Amino acid sequence: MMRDSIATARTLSEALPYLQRYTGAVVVIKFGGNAMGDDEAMAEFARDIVLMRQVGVNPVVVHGGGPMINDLLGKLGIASEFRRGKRVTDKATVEVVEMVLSGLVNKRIVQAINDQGGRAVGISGKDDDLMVCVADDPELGFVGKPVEMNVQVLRDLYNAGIIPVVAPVGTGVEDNETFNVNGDTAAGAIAGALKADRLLLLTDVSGVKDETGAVVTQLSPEQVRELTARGVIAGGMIPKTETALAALEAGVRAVVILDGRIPNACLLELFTDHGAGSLIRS
Ligand code: X2W
Repeated sequence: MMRDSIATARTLSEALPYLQRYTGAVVVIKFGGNAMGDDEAMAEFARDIVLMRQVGVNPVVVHGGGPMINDLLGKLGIASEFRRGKRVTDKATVEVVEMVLSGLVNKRIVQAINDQGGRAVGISGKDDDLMVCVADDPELGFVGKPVEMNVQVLRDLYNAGIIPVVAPVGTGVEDNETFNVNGDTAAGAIAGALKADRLLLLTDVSGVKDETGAVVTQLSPEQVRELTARGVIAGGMIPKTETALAALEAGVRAVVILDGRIPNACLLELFTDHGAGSLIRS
């Protein structure tokens, strides 16, 4: 017991330089549906976010929820297909997407953060016109490409001590349009518009792997392009690395792709010298 307490005190002490480095930093965290897990894992994620806020970081959570959308579409008997990692979204599907993301998933995260003593407020890209979209590609239907970001609402919230939790649903340039936005795309656009210090993409893989299958802990945009050209970065990793490159171009200082199922993944990345996953920066 005594030994545990000594180890805890040491851990806190060793975290001091990291805590100092991140005071006032804006950290956007993409919490993917595959990283969410059970209630216990959700509570642990929420604790990490509340701890970040407690030590002076401004966390902004952007979530996904693909598996949860699949569940409800399945119950309703609506078939769904993906093209290049994006869900083909017709009128009936976009209604389900908005219900699941802005309703079920968003409020589950908000509640989990509030249960840990944080002050979370859940919004979507529609609130205050945060994320204005056009159609990404006619063959994908109501899949949105963000074209105008109004992130002042996020600054207003975090400057008031509130943790914004954002569902990746966009509003259209035309009246009454609703767009389904890929969660990684939304997180990248928000991080870019905020010129965030860090974008953490929490997923269910351990990071970017090289040809031997080993995780590359740090890489430059050039290395990402080179690994992609050689087909080493492929499949579901492509939308993540593309998001990372676009976010860096927009002024985000660094992007980390990491396994959200690791206990305390966010803390490990920000506040220890081990870091986690793959860090991409120029
Ligand atoms: C996603 C939005 C949710 C998402 C979808 O419909 O599944 C598009 O594909 P994950 O959990 O992060 O995958 N949108 C256009 O991105 O969820």
